[in-house]
Amino acid sequence: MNSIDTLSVNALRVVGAKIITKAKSGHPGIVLGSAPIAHTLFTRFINVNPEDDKWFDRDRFVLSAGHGSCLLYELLSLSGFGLTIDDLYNFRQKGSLTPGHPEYGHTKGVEITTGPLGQGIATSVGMAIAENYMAAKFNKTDIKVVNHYTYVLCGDGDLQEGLAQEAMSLAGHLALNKLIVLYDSNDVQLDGDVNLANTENVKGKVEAMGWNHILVTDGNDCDAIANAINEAKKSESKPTMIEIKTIIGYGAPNSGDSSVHGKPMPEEDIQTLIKNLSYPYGESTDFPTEVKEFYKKNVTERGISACNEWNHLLRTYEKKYPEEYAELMKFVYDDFEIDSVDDIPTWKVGEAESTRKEMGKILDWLSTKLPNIMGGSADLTASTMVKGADGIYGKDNPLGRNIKFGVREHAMAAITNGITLYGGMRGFCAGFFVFSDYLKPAVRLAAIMGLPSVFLFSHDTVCVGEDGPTHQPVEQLTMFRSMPNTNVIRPADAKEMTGAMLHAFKKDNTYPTVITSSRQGLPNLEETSAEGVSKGAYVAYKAAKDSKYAFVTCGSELSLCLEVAKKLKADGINVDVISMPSIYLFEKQSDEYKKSILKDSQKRMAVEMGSSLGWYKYASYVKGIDTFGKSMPISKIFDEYGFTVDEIYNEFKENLM
Ligand SMILES: Cc1ncc(C[n+]2csc(CCOP(=O)(O)OP(=O)(O)O)c2C)c(N)n1
Ligand SMILES: [Mg+2]
Repeated sequence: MNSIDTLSVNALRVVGAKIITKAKSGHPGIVLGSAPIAHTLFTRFINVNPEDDKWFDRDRFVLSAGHGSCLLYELLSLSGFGLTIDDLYNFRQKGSLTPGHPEYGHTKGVEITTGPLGQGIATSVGMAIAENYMAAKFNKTDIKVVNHYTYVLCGDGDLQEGLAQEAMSLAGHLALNKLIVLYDSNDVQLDGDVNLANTENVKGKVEAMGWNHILVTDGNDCDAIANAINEAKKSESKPTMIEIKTIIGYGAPNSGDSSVHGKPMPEEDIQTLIKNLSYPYGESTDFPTEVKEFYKKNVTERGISACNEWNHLLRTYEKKYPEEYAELMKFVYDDFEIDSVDDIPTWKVGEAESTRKEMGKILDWLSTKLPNIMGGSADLTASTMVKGADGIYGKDNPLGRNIKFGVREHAMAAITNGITLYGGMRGFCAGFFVFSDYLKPAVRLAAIMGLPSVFLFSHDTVCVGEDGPTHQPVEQLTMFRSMPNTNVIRPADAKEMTGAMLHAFKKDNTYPTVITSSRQGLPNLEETSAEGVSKGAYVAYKAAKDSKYAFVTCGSELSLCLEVAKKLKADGINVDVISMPSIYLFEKQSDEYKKSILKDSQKRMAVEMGSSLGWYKYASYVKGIDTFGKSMPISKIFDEYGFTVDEIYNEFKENLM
C-alpha cells in the first residue's frame, strides 16, 4: 500500500470519527473498518461523473450497510459531488444534506436509500438485471454502450437477512456477472460477535448459490482489494462476492469490539485513534490537500474522462446505428408514454371477469406499448395473471422481460425497485395480496424514494375462500393505505382496472402504485369510469339531486352497493354510491372536488371486505371485516360475513336512518 492510500484511508477514518462525534450520533465502527475498501473502490474503479451524476453508463454503487453513511458522504465530498466540509459536519442534523442514512434524491451521488439491512443487496440485483438487459439490447460487437458494473458494500447484518439470500440465490441463477459485492467481514455486529448468531460457511454458501467467492485476508491492504476486484471483473458467468476480513473500528481503543459499532467516540479516543494510525493531520477537521488532490485526479477527473469517452463512443454509435441510438435515448430519458389506447382490451358492460384476469390482459397490452417495463410474479403467474413480455428473462434470453422470481416475494419487490432505480426502466411484480406482508419493507422504500415501481396483487379479500385465513387478506389494504406516498388502487371492474393500470404506468409518477384485484368474476358495470380512477373517487350512482345518504366503497363491493342503493331507491330512500378506488389519489384532489364528492349534508356508510379502520375518515358507519377469514367455498363467504344485498340493506337502515 503506498503512502497516499494510507494517508487517504486514515483521513477518511479520522475525519469520519470527528464528524460522528460532533453529531453525537452515528456508526464509527464501519467507517474505520471499511475505509480501505471504499477508498480502493472509488479511487481505482468506480466510474462516476459528478458533473453529470445521472450519466447512464456510470458504475452503480450501493451502500447496503446504510449505517456507513458517513463514509459515503466523505467519499462523495472528496469526489466532487458538492458536499462541503460544513455539510459533512452537519451530519444527521435537521435539514442537512447528510442525513442519518443515505437518501436517494436528497444527496447528489446517492444511488439508493439504504438503512434497512439486506435491501441494498437485493435492490442491486435489480440494477444488475437492468444493466444486463440494456447491454443485451443495445451493445454491438464493436461498440458497447452499456458497459459498467454494480458494486455493493455490505456487512454481516445484510447477509443475515433472508431478503439478501433470496436475491443472491436469484442473482446466481441469472448469472449476473457484473454484480460485485464487497463484504465487510469483520465478525462483529451491533450486539456482539457474529458467531453468537452465525457460524455458517460463507464461501460454501455463496458458491452453492452460483457465485464466485474471493477472500481478502487483510482488509487494510488496498492492493489486495484491488486485485480481488480485478479478478471479479473477469467473471463471465457469475456474480462475485469479495469477502474482505476487516477489523471493526480499526485504530480505536475498542477496535474489534461491538461497542465501537454505533457509539460516537469520546474525544480522548479520537486522540488515541490519531496516535494509533500515526496520522499526521490530527489537529485538522478537514481532509489533507494531498488527499483532496488525489481524489480529484483519481475519481473526479478519471470519471469525467470516462464519461467523455463514453459520449464520444455514443456519437459513433449514433452514426453507425441510428435506430438503436434513437431507441436508447428513449430509455435514457425515460421517454415512453402511452399515446393511444385505441387497441387496449375492453369489456362489454355486464360482461363478468375477475379483475386479476383483466389486470393481466391490460399488462400484456401495456408491455407492447412500453418496451421499458419488466417484471413478473413470485411463482404465481397462473393466479395473478401477471407476466412480463418477450419470454423468460435469463442467461439464455437476456432480452426476456418476464422475470421468474420464484417464491421470493421480498427480493422480488426489492429487485423491482432496482430495475426502476437503474434509470429508464420500470419494474413491476405480483403475488397474492395476503403475501404482500412478505414484501412490505421494499414497497416502503419505494415510497420513501418516490419510485414509480408497480406492485400488482390478486386475491384481494376473504373471497379467496377455501384456502382459509392464512390466505385471506383482511388488514393489508389498511396497511398499504396508511403508508405515506403510496398509491393503493382497488378497482371495481374492467373499466376501473384499465384506469388503474394506465395511471400506475404513467411516465412521471413519483410514488409506487399498489393495485389489488379479485379472484372472483366481477361484472363490468354501467356506472364506472376509467377516468374516475385518476381522481381517486367519483360518484358512480346518483340517487337524487340532494340524496341524504351515500355509500363509499370500492372493489368487488361496488356492484353490491349499487344493488342496495337501487333497492333503497325503490323504497323512496335516496342513497348515492361513491366509488373510491384510490384514497391516495382522492386526497390529492382540490378541496372543492373533495367536497363535491363527500358532501357535508350526507350521512355515509363505507363498505369493504377488509379492515374497517381506515374508513371512519369517510363514513360514520363502516361495514368491514375485522376478524381473520375462514376456510369455505366463496359461495358461502358472502353470507358468512354479511356481504349480501339484504344484509347491507338492513344494516344501512338500522345504522344510518
Ligand atoms: C433490517 C434491519 N434490522 C436491524 C437494523 C439495525 N442495525 C443497524 S446496523 C446493525 C448491525 C449490523 O451488523 P454488521 O452488518 O456486521 O455491521 P457492523 O457492526 O459490522 O458495522 C443492526 C442490527 C437495521 N438497520 N436494519
Ligand atoms: Mg459486521
